[in-house]
Amino acid sequence: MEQPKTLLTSLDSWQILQTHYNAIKDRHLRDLFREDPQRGERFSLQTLELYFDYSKHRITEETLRLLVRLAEDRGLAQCRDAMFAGEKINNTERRAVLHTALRAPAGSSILVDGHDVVPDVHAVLDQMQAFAIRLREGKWLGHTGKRIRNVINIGIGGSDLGPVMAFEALKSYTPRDMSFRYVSNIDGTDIAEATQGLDAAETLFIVSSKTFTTLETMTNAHSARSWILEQLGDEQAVAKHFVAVSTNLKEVAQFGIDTANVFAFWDWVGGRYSMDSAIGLSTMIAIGPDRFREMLAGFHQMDEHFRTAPLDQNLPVIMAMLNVWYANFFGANTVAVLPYEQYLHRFPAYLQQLTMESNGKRVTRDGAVVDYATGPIYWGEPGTNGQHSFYQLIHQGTHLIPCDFIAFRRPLNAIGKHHDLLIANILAQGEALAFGKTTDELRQEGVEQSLIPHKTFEGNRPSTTIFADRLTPEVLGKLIALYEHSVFTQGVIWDINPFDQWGVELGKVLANRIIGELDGSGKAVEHDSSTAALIRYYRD
Ligand code: G6Q
Repeated sequence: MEQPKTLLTSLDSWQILQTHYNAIKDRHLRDLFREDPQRGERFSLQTLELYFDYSKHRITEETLRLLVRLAEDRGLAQCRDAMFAGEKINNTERRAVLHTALRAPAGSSILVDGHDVVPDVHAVLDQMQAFAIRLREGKWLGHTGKRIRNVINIGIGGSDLGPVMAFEALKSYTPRDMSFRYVSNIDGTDIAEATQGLDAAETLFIVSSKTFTTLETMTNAHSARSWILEQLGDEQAVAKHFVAVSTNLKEVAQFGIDTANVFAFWDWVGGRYSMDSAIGLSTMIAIGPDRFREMLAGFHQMDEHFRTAPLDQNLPVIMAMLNVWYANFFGANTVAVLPYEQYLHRFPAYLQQLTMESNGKRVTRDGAVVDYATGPIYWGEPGTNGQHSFYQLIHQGTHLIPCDFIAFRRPLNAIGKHHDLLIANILAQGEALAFGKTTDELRQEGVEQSLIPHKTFEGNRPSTTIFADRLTPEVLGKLIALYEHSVFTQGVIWDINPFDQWGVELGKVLANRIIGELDGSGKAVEHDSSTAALIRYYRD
């Protein structure tokens, strides 16, 4: 039985951090850099072929030391080891949390209730590989004997966002004579547009659902089934045009999918931590099994780094503790993720689920209401697009918004001067946010007095820059695992369970109360006057 933790805010290490915050909160990055010419190197790490620069944060060596001490006091190392060992750390669902097993090398061993799960993981990977190869080589034929050219993943939330993000991120590694589409929304427009212009005889649906009961996914899957039957006119076609990724074999069989074509995963994989499980089947088809395994190797390298690197040189730990520093001491409510890589355009959306569904909690693991801020809001868009819209607020607004800049030395599409210009922009933004532009500088430039307040940039706005050589499947795996473990670390500090999602579960049942009233099939339920009037308006 777990012991309740000491309340975070009454820990010595927390209170010392509070005192330290009061002492350094007004220090400007301009001064911190001026005082230490080596600061850029001192506060950066080069490991796992990533360059992680956190020097433009409002910290000193003392801050880092105190943040690490807080992590130690919260038992981070023990909690981390418990996760890797397969202990049931998801206490509200009484489950192990083992996304790290999804990328454990063959031959290693991780026990859940005495059962080694690593061989199971590799058996499914091999099954996925055999299927992906047949499909990519045109050996899996549709009902009429045509080669499959279109793959449509139907899923939502954790069964959609990872696959979409990974497909977009790794598009340059995909065969361009195949199309990959993703349907998630219950809005009929999503499936209507996804099937638009496609030949059903060349289309395969992957129904991705851990439970195989999710309203959106099952509604879309049934509409897809009708579309196939309308075009191909034969129930037998379902077996050739549908496969499933699920933990629920019974429901899959009832749908008419051949259970030989079900790719399994397990209850110890949370939805938002599942893009490297069989939920990534569309990713494997798109990039090929070898590259998929390279991606897993990238994840695993970051897992090992998180598991073994000292806390003060541990990328996910540093990233997490900086978030704690800003969320809990500076009162920052959000983090912006700004990839300067067009292929990562869905990465912020993916991270929104990973971070906010995980750490958007207001009670501790024991159910006590917290008296401190927990998970910040994540948001972002690729640069340079964001520069022409919301960066204004990051530079000159009243909110403090720590930014994660992500960039690559080499582009995947080298065209003219584009890449140098892109990188010049990311570097200039980090610099401008940190150092700003002072009144004196503006005066020296001869700026008219009345405009000086408007053109002043106070600076001191923090950012991390993560640089890698090139966006590859392996680097993508490292980046995702970096954020996964950062989320975990924050959960440990805040003593919350990042692995349940009762708010999302609520959403799954709420609509069912109203659906019968809209189509007239159910009896009226009592509603507040606002909802009742809206229902009347819709029905009329
Ligand atoms: C993820 C969440 C949620 C879930 C979807 C889809 O962590 O639990 O986003 O992934 O609701 O659930 P199914 O895979 O069961 O359809």
